Amino acid sequence: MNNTDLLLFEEQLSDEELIIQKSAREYCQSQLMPRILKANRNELFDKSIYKEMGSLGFLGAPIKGYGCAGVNYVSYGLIAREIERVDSSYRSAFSVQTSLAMHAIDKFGSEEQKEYFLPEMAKGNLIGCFGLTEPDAGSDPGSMKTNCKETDGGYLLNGSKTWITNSPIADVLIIWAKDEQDILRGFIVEKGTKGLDTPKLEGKFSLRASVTGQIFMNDVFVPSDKILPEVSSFRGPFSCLNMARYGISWGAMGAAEFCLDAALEYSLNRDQFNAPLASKQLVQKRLVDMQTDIILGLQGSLRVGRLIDEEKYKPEMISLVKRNNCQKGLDIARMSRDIHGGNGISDEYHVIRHCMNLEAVNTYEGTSDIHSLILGKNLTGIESF
Ligand code: TGC
Ligand code: FAD
Repeated sequence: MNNTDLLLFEEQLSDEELIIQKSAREYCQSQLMPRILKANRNELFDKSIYKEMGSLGFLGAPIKGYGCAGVNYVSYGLIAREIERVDSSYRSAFSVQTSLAMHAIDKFGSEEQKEYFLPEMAKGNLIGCFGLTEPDAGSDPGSMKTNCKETDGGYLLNGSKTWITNSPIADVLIIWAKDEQDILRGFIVEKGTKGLDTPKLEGKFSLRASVTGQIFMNDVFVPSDKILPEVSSFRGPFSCLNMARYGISWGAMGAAEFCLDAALEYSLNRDQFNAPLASKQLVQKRLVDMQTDIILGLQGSLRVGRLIDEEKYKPEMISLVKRNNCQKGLDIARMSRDIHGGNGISDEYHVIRHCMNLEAVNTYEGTSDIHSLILGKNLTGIESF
């Protein structure tokens, strides 16, 4: 037993899961970690990361067939945890491609759509995005204004989306829009379509190594074979969100683990008042609080992953771990930054970057408070959105 794995987490993983965890950790530490400081400073996303993740089988990892690895949801979570140990931006890239864009096509697309898009997305040759949020419809996507009207051979889309991960670099845009009967529809829109504009949002202080943008649609024509045939309600996008939120619960713990390791090492090596910071009771309490929340958070995500794999999950389980782990991750990153003193605000120590990232992670895919309300409805039977 080591001092951090007090509940023997790894004993609960299968041999295959341990191999996937090891290969994800090796890739992330050897290929992603050396890039992140500059990428974050200069707001750069290197698109070749998608091809690298594709070659390792990460993209669309839980999807069966279509060139995807077909691993279980625990393995998918372990990959998310390793990626976010480096940076939430890279985990965002992984989540959006896998759980939002590819999952939407896999669950709600036609056989032709799956065969055409999924293999190329799995290789990282096509980049996806997921357009649900609008300027006036964030926590309440049901109030969206983007609409679609049937026309000869397809549909015309009009409206705008904002805060969309990858929109400026996406080849395949999953767009959610309401039809003339107010029924929600999903569309696969391809880059370069006339009337489509995807500008980048500038000035982000969080997830700086991820490209975030808007989507403007002015009579964008989508042929009939690019509508997702199996979606006719918000159950469609919300089902995709379930899987992405679950992955985030693991990722937030990966970022938190980095912050704990950094605080532990720093406090053992930094002397003040003639003794290491780690010898002080206040510092030890904080380190132990961090460790406790990580160990329990990982157990929660592992349990939810097993329930997804056994097809026994409910969305509320996912709200529980998304909300808890993001909040705890953010608290842990802030504590780690504080233990680092002045160095804590230098990006060379990486913890301030995690603090800034986890602010957005706590907000997207349903804010912390929206997940409180989902859980509150489950507990009381009273809806309070
Ligand atoms: P409501 O009336 O409750 O439900 C409408 C329909 O949806 C079904 N449903 C779900 N189905 C599957 N999973 C879930 N989690 C579901 N939640 C609801 C429901 O059964 C119903 O189906 P049907 O067939 O009967 O019509 O919906 P509501 O409008 O009252 O919404 C409730 C609420 C607040 C929970 C929902 O609006 C919500 O989740 N809001 C948060 C919005 C959000 O999370 N946006 C995320 C945007 S994507 C993003 O942030 C990506 S970041 C990516 C990254 O970079 O990693
Ligand atoms: P609002 O909904 O306006 O909420 C503002 C505040 O009010 C929050 O604190 C919220 O909790 C609170 N609030 C709202 N409703 C209630 C209520 N009923 N009761 C109490 N409090 C309430 N969206 C996509 O579709 N695709 C993407 O790829 C994507 N990527 C993103 C990337 C980044 C970096 C960010 C920051 C966001 C991204 N989003 C994406 C959007 C994200 O999902 C929304 O920001 C989020 O759902 C919150 O919506 P909002 O920002 O409009 O906040």
